Amino acid sequence: DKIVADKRKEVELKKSIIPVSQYEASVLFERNTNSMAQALKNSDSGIIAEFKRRSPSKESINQNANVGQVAKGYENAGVCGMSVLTDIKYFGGSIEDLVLARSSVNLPLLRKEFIISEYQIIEAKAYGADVILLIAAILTKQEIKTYSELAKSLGLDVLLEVHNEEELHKSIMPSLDMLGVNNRNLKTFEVSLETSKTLSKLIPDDFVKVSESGISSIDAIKELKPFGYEGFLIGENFMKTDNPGKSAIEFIK
Ligand code: IGP
Repeated sequence: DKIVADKRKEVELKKSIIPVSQYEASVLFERNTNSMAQALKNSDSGIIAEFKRRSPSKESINQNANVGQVAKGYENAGVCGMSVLTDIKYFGGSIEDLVLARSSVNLPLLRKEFIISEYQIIEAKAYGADVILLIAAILTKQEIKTYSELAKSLGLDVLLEVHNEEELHKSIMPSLDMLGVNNRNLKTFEVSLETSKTLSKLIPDDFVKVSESGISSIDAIKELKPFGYEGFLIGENFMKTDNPGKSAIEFIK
């Protein structure tokens, strides 16, 4: 709740400084996007590797990591896509990290952000994202619909994140591409892969299923695949090392 309240203030301030028309006129805005959902369907590894400097549950993971280097490392490792945290206050990220990743790799890029406004979706496109994250816990059904339809109209994929059955029921709609189950409870920070297993049977087959958070071994992936998961979002496990790209290579081989 605190993150969302701060985010509303941040977006209001930004809106008063940079009008949407400026994003719409930017170089990256008119570009063909790269579908992460498709990349996951065509891949064996299914790994979406995240760039995360720190988080509310972990003070420092890799504060000064170089996003361009990490992006190239992930690409060399053969991941399917990359997630870039753009929240400053709680995750130490920035929208600049996203554009630097964009200039370094051709991988599908996810803007990992607490999206509470259409403004952030247009901004995501202008800064090089191919995918946006929508978090069911912080959005109404109507917002999920409006935001996902806007994203689709801009050629962006939509990853919708849920943590329980109620969030899932409210969210199922055709304008989503991927359904992510967060194994971490965003209120208590507790992590359990059981969340992915339990919710998997309630997700219709037309969505690419992604399991998010707390994945730290290839065994976890082997455990989740039989439940229909094709995507695996991994952050800390790679980022906590000096060379996240190298960690991803070792993980995948
Ligand atoms: C990555 P982990 O445990 O591998 O570092 O988790 C990712 O799933 C996590 O960062 C995340 C997240 C989010 C962060 C999932 N959903 C929503 C911020 C907001």
